[in-house]
Order: sequence, then structure tokens, then C-alpha cells
Amino acid sequence: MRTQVGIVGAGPAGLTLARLLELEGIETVVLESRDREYCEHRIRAGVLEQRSAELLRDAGVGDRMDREGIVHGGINLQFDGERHHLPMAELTGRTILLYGQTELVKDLIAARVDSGLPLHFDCAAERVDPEQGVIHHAGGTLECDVVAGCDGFHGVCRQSIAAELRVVERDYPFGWLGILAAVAPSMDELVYAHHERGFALLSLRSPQLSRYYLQVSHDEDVADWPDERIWEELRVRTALDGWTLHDGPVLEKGVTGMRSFVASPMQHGRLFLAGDAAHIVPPTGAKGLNLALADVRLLAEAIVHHVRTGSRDLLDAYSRTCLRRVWRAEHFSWWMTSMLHLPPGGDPFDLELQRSQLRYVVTSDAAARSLAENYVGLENV
Ligand code: FAS
Ligand code: PHB
Repeated sequence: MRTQVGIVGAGPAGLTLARLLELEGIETVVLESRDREYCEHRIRAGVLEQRSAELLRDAGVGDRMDREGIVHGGINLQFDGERHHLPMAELTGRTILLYGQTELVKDLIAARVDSGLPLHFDCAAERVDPEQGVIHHAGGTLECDVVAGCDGFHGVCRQSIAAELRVVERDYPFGWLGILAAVAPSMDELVYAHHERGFALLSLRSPQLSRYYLQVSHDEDVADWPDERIWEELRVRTALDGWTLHDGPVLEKGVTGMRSFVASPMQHGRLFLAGDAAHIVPPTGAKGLNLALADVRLLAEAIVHHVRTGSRDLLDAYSRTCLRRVWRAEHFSWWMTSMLHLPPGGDPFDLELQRSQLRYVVTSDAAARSLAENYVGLENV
């Protein structure tokens, strides 16, 4: 087969890129190793920056997002038994949108299927030739002008240029135990809680669905966490006078490790990496999904510019331009993670530094605005 742009991976990066190029009349083929059912039920992100929501709306896949997504104008920071609201909309003029990545992927797949354009499930890319722009898969080969490596952290695309890459990474000695519960969220906006027993996050997916996280060790066994123990620990870490955390049936639970990872350059030959295929952030800053969408916004613009004008300027600048936003998000996500998670061994000096940092963020407009503008998404980096 032959196409203009071969896209490996039907996650938010690959599907959004396919949509943006479809709207510009550029031919694409999407290869996805898993089946549709799996892609549409994998629980991940939940927070969209305003600019991410605008990109999806402009791409004509924002209707259900705008109907069912929940706009938040702030977040809460909790420490020392006090909960402090950070009015991000007042501080930055921008908001966030709570809409599950699962739902977003369903919308993107539905749009692709509606357009009748090629999206091959159960079709793993086995090897990529970045020089020739050829994707090898079980059914044969796909020759491309451009290959978009949107196959996530464990995909084959980054591996195919590993020798050309510089990798910078950090693994954290803790992870998150996350639950999806069929109970109305007990708070109006997200709560990031610092506690001597470890971090906790209260998030949501809808007025009926709550998404809660607990800091655990990076190799924690979820089998050691019966539902009642999870609820008990969430109550302890988010306790507040006059406020109750309501529990309910736990629909899904799992443990994810936390790492920071950046591979550069994000391009070699005809292969362009986007999203988790090139970079990972710890989820504390809610940046992973938003970075993936920011990458493919730039990649689509660069490919369209090349097809329209023959100029490679934007393609050649792609990696450099993406990495500026990637490292800003890497710093913010590391900073949020370091400020809110119990340091190994509960070092008292680190704990006092964390308290001082949190106190500064909730008492200084400048510090609050800095957190807020990074959280809602910086227009220019
Ligand atoms: P993805 O990993 O989503 O998609 C890659 C796709 O490529 C997958 O469908 C995979 O099956 C496919 N693939 C892999 N190898 C292939 C091959 N050889 N051939 C064909 N296809 C192949 N981010 C946030 O912003 N906020 C959050 O709250 C948040 N929470 C998270 C919670 C968890 C548990 C995890 C793991 C991540 C979380 N993230 C969060 C980050 C997450 O949202 C990612 O950044 C996002 O999924 C990245 O999207 P993609 O780059 O499209 O990669
Ligand atoms: C989520 O809703 O899953 C979520 C929200 C904020 C984060 C991470 C995860 O920082």
C-alpha cells in the first residue's frame, strides 16, 4: 500500500492527527495493534487544557465533549487539614475541561469510521524504516511520504530510531493507585491533597463518576487494596472538618508507575514522533494528553505547509518547537509531583519545604498565577 501519511497508533495523538489531515484533504492510513473495544475502554487522562478543547472543537469532534464535558475554573490544594481554592480562571482567563480520554478516543474513532477512511485495528506495525518511510506489518508494507509515530511509550517507532536519540529520564519511587467509582464526586473541583501518609487526588469523569488516586509504592500490588481499604485511606488523606467523602461501587482500579522521559530529536528521516512515543510526564500536572495534542497540532501544520508549498521549514522545526513545550510541561509536572508526594522515608526537611512551597502558592498571587497558567496550558512557550 502507499499513502501520504502513515500513522502508527490510534490513541489521542494518532487519531487527532488523522482528523486534522483529513480536513486538509491529505491522505492518511492509521494502523492500530489493539482492537476497537480495547482502545475505547482504556482509562487514562481526564483533564483537557482550553487550547486542547479548542483544537478538538475546530476539528469538528467536540460536540459530545461540549455536551458532556465539565468546565472547571480552578483546582484545590489541600495540606495541613486546610483546603485552598486556586481560582485559575480569574488568574489566567482560561479554564480546563473534565472529559475522559476514553470518551475522546470513542469520538475520534466514530468520526474516522464515519468518514470511511482507513483505520486498521489488530494491525500492529512490526518495523519502521525511517529513511524510506516504510511501515512493515503482518499484512505487508505501507509506503509513506511521512510516518507519524503515535504508538505510545511501548511502541516500535521510537525503537526504530533509538540509535539516533538522546534520552533523558527520571523514575519516581512511587506510583498511583487509581479507581473509577460509580458515585457522585464529593467535591466541585479537583482536590490535590498533600498528607503525611502520601498524596491523594480527587478527580471526576461525570456527575455520576468519580476518579480518585492514592500515592503508593511504584511496585504496589493492587490485590493488597480491597475497596474498603482504598476508601479508608482516601478519607484519611483528604479529611476536612464538615466535609464528607462519599464512597460507592469501584468499577475499575489499577496502579501506574510514574516517570519523566524525553527522547530527542522527535524526528529522524521521514519518521516524526508525537505524544507518549517521544515523552512521558508524571500525571500530577495533567499534561500527558495535552502534550500529545499539542505535538500533532504542530505536525499537521508542518505537513500541510509542506504539501501546499513544498517548503520543509515547519517539518525541520517540528522537533525543536515541540521540545520547548515538552520541557515546560516536564518541569511543571516534576514540580507538582515533588511538591505534593511524600518523599521516600518521609524526610522531615523535604516535608517542611513542601509545606512552605504550598503555603507560598496559596498566599502569593504571583506563585498562584504561575501554577495556574502552567496548569491551564501556556499559549506561548
Ligand atoms: P497512547 O499510548 O494513548 O496511544 C498509543 C496507541 O498506539 C495505542 O492505542 C497502542 O495500542 C498503539 N500501538 C502501540 N504499539 C503499536 C504498534 N506497534 N502498532 C500499532 N499501534 C500500536 N495524561 C493527562 O494529561 N492527564 C491525566 O490525567 C493522565 N492520566 C493518565 C493515567 C494513566 C493510567 C496513564 C497510563 C496515562 C495518563 N496520562 C494522563 C497520560 C496519557 O493520557 C497519555 O499522555 C496519552 O495517552 C498519550 O496519547 P498517545 O501519545 O496517543 O499514546
Ligand atoms: C484524572 O482525572 O484522571 C486526572 C486529573 C488530574 C491529574 C491526573 C489525573 O493531574
